[in-house]
Amino acid sequence: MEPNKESENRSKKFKEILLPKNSASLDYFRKLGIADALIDAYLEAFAMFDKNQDGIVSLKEIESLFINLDERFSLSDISEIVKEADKSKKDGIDFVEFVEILHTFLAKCTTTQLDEYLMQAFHRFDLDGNGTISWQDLKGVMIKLGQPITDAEAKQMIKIADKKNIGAINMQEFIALMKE
Ligand SMILES: [Ca+2]
Ligand SMILES: [Ca+2]
Repeated sequence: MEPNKESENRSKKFKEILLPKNSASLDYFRKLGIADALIDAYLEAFAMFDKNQDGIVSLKEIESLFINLDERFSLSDISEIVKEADKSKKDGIDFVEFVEILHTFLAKCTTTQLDEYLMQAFHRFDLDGNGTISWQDLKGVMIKLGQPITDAEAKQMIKIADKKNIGAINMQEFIALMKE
C-alpha cells in the first residue's frame, strides 16, 4: 500500500472512533447548530493535536504543536483553558470539549475579530512572506505541524482554493476558504 493511502485510512479510522455515526455527540453538535462540514474540519484539527490518537488532547500535545509553530504563547493561558474545558477530568480535552471550546470562541467572535485571526493565520501560512500562499508554503507549514504532505497533495489543496487561478492563494481567497 502507498504510504499516502495508509495515512488516509488511519485518519478515517480515527474519525470513526471519535465520532461514530449516529452518536450522541453528533446530535449534540447539530443541536448547537454546527454544520456537518464544520464538524469534519474540527475532527481534522483535533486529529492534528491528538498525536498519539488516544482521543484526548493533552496539554503536552497542545504545547508541542505550538512550539512547532514558533508561536509566542503563554502556557499558563492554555492550561487555564484546558482545565476549564476538561469537564470529564481526563487531564486533557476530548473531542466534545474541543468542539465546545471552538464553538464558544467563534460565537463570541465578531466578524472583524474573526477576520483579524484569519489574517494572522494567513501570515503564518505564507512562509516566504510574499503575500500569497504557494503550495511550497503549505507543504512547509504541514511539515512544521508534523503532518507532512506530498507535493501533489499540496498542489491539489492550493488548486481548490485558488479561485483566481494565480497558482497560489491570496488573503481574500484564504479568508473565504476558512469561512466556508
Ligand atoms: Ca492524545
Ligand atoms: Ca508565499
